[in-house]
Amino acid sequence: DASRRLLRPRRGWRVAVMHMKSPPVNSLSLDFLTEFCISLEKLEMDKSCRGLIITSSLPKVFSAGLDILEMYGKSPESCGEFWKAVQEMWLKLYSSNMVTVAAINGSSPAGGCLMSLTCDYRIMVDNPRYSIGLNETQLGIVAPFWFKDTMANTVGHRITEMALALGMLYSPAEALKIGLVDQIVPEEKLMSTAEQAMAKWLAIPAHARQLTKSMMRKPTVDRMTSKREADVQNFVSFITKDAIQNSLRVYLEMLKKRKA
Ligand code: CO8
Repeated sequence: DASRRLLRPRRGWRVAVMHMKSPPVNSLSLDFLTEFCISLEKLEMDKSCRGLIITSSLPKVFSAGLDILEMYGKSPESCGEFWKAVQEMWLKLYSSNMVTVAAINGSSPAGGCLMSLTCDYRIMVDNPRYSIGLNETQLGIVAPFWFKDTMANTVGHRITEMALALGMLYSPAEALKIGLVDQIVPEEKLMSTAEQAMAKWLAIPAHARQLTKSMMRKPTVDRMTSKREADVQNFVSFITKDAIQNSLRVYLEMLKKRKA
């Protein structure tokens, strides 16, 4: 469940804090994404709520990204439904009118990195055991164009090109260096830093901030929405290929072995 609580900063505005809690690793399953989107919609409609901090209530992991089991051994119909939910999460977050801050308190590969990248500001706990990045190629899969666009909009074309090709996962210090995160802090300072960042963003007149965000992000959002159906078809035909299913199986086995 994507549980949340509300803070009340100055001026009577409210800031929601979403503590993702879907053990063991906050993987983004269809159920999780559906609940996440419903929570976001409610917050978006609540005019007194101006900001959202997203964090994890699990130790060590922010989000393990898309739930691989939603893509492995599933029917084309299920894969399509799942992909629509992934698109919906991205669209809602990337074009949110709220100020969004990712308080990244653990590893954040692939879809977890994407979720962080949709936010206005990213703060990560400075623990070298945590990593963040779009590592899709390591699973033998390809990050879709809108994952790529979101990353390129944040860190630029060349870094994205290399990061995606190699499926790079960065330590917090490396992520800071390339601009994948905006700040790194000790674990105990994470939430206070997130609240300070939020206060800074909320101090800007809301309409000016929102129009600026929209100006910066609209071309990317429009590109995705105009190709949304085709993107679902692409995903389904790609992910259901025998070779890709095989790559996912090998990767899942690797995850299990690593654990043993
Ligand atoms: N989906 C499903 N199950 C997962 C996932 C996942 N993404 N990640 C981990 N798990 C499972 C593990 O298999 C393990 O299961 P079990 O207990 O049954 O053995 C359990 O969760 C716990 O995992 P770990 O023991 O590995 O937990 P750790 O705390 O040691 O490590 C990590 C946590 C770092 C998150 C680690 O689990 C990890 O690296 N996971 C894989 C993350 C990953 O590579 N995700 C990529 C998903 S793909 C994606 O998000 C974008 C896809 C775009 C699709 C484009 C196609 C066209």
